[in-house]
Amino acid sequence: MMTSKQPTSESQPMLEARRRFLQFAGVSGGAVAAAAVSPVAMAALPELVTQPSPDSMPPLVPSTGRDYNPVLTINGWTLPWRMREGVKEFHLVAEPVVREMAPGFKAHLWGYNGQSPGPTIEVVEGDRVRIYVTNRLPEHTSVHWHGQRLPNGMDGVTGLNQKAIPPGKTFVYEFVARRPGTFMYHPHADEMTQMAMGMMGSWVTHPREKHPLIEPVDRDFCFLLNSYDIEPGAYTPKIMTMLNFNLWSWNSRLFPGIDSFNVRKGDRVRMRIGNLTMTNHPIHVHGHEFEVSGTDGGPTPKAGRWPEVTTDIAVGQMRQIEFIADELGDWAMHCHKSHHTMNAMGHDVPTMIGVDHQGLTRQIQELLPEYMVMGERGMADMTEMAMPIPENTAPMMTGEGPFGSVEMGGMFSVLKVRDNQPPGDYSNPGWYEHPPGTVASEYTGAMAEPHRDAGKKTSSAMPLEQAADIEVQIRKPRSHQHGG
Ligand SMILES: [Cu+2]
Repeated sequence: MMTSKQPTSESQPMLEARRRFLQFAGVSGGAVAAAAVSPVAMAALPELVTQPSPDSMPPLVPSTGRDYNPVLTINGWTLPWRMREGVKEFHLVAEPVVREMAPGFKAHLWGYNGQSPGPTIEVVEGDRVRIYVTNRLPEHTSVHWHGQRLPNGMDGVTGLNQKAIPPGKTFVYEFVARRPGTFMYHPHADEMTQMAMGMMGSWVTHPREKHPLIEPVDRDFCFLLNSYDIEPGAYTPKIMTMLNFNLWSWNSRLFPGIDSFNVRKGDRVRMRIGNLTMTNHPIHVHGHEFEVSGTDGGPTPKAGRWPEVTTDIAVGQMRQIEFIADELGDWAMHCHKSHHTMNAMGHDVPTMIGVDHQGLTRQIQELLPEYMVMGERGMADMTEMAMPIPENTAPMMTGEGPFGSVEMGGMFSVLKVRDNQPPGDYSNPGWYEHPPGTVASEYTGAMAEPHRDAGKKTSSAMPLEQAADIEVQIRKPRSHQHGG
């Protein structure tokens, strides 16, 4: 631990942290833009580090302070710090950013240090933490440290606990990370706008020593649930939207742009998932049972844990799930609200299943050559059609798997369990190779005639000759709300 009073001794851990940071940034191919600052400036403010790449950066192994097993932020990164007279110093910069939400789709958001969400902040229980927050937004802001125990004046609610940070100014927050756990940070100033624009980040406080309710894990992932309303072809979210969002993302990424969760068979896996959207998300993991091992309130007592395969994460909540990854394969992991696993354009479309449009389409195509009917046989066709979509639009449902289109978007990713994944290696092992005879396949044997009650009026069932005449046409209302 660095407790020296000598200012000159600061440079060594600082350089070490930077060297490691540049090192891990290099491994994943991302470039890091670190502002060149003089030693004088360094003594005043921690180095400003930004991350232009949307890739998951490998965990940032601590080079100073107490040791811990760092987390991997999905499609994100951990903010390097400097140790100064025993205090961990971070520098957050609130600023407009361009976020690649999926390949081929960029959004103009607000975030921190070049990304939305901002970088994950990782500290150890008992650490004194000092965070410089520079405001490069066109309006004032503040930072609220969701879930932390801290002095009231550090809680970040503009007007109530502090003055707003004006554009161009830097404020300093300082407190001791008293409780181990998973937290979040976000503005508490013009919140509706600033959160709709993507301003948020994760915070992890590791336990100082062995904790009876916090088990060491082999893989530790963290990400935030967020949502945006960006019209197809547009770049900037609509900030007035209350519920009717059209993009549902994990760390401001949409499937197939969300990295997979790559683990070794037998690993104890933890996922820290915070919800900063305006609706709840039932997060479902295939092939395994997990337990909720903690919330923003802290570790869950053992007696209060039970096996689940889906856990609902309400608005403003964090859920920490844990399981042993003991089943080999590529397992889907997603929000169970089906509209949250598709991107823009899947919404506000009338149901057309079972309706023949041939005549109508021809007539319309004389006027609009590119017109086509969506969803006459269900929506799966949409993944294969080369339908003209506006530029800079995330496809509605996509993602190529080894067997074809995965037909998903939004809040969807894959848990990849492998027996040859090296310990601590988070890299993508590719698609699972199934042992022979373990994949569902077409049945080609003899077909039996389905048994039908041939119209006999021996039961209460509706006679078939009468049922045959009934036809219904159902259209979903155009302006339905699917946020809830
Ligand atoms: Cu959801």
